[in-house]
Amino acid sequence: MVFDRDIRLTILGHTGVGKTSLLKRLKAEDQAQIEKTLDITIEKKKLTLLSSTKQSRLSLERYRKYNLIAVDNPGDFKLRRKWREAMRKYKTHGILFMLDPTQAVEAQRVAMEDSFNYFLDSLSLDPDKADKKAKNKKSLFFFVVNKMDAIDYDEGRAKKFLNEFETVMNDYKITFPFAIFQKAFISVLNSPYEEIDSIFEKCKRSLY
Ligand SMILES: Nc1nc2c(ncn2[C@@H]2O[C@H](COP(=O)(O)OP(=O)(O)OP(=O)(O)O)[C@@H](O)[C@H]2O)c(=O)[nH]1
Ligand SMILES: [Mg+2]
Repeated sequence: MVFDRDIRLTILGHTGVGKTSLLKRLKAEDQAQIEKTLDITIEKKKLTLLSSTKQSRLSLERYRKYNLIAVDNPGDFKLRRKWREAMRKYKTHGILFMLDPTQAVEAQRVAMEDSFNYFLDSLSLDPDKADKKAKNKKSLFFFVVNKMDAIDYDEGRAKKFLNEFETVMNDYKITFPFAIFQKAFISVLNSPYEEIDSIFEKCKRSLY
C-alpha cells in the first residue's frame, strides 16, 4: 500500500543476548531451532502495530502497515567486523542494541563501543567526516535489556545493570546530539506480545 512505512533496524549486541530470538518471536517461528548467527541475515515482517487497531476507522493510521526490515548480526567478537559491512551496505534508521543481564558487563560494553565505532564508520571511513555527519544525523538508538525472566523481572536490578553502560551511552549522546534514544526491558521468551510490539511502537513514534 502506498501509505505503508518502513522501520529499518540493525540488530546488534554481544553473542547470546537474544537478537535472533527476538526476530523469531516476531515472526512466530520456532524458538528451539535457533543457532548461533554466523552471518548477516535480513529479516522482513509486515507489522500491524497494536496501537493502529485502536485508531478510529476514519484514521489513516488504522490501516497503515509497517514493514520491518531488520538486519540480524552475529554477536561473536570474531565475526563483529561484519557489523561494519552490514551498516555500510544496508542503510537503516538506527540500531537496536540488545543486552543480557545474566552475562558479564565488560564484554557487552565492548560490543556497545564496537557498535558505536562501526556505525560511525558506516557514515564515512574518514573519522572527521563521520563525526561531522553524526552531528546532524537523526538516528535511532534503542537499548533493549532482554531476559528479564532470568532476573525475576527485577526492574531495579535491570536499571542498575543498564547504568553500567552509562558512560558509553553518554558518548553516543554527545556524538549524535539529534539522535533519539529509547530503552526497554523485556523477555523475548516470556513477555506478552504487547510488550514485544511496544518496542516497534516506540520505533514508529521515534521515526514518524
Ligand atoms: N531466559 C531467557 N533466555 C533467552 C531469552 N531470549 C533468548 N534467550 C536464550 O538465549 C540464547 C541465545 O539466543 P540467540 O537469539 O541465539 O542470541 P543471539 O544474540 O542471536 O546470539 P548470536 O547469534 O551468537 O549473536 C538462546 O538459548 C535463547 O533461547 C529470554 O528472554 N529469556
Ligand atoms: Mg543470533
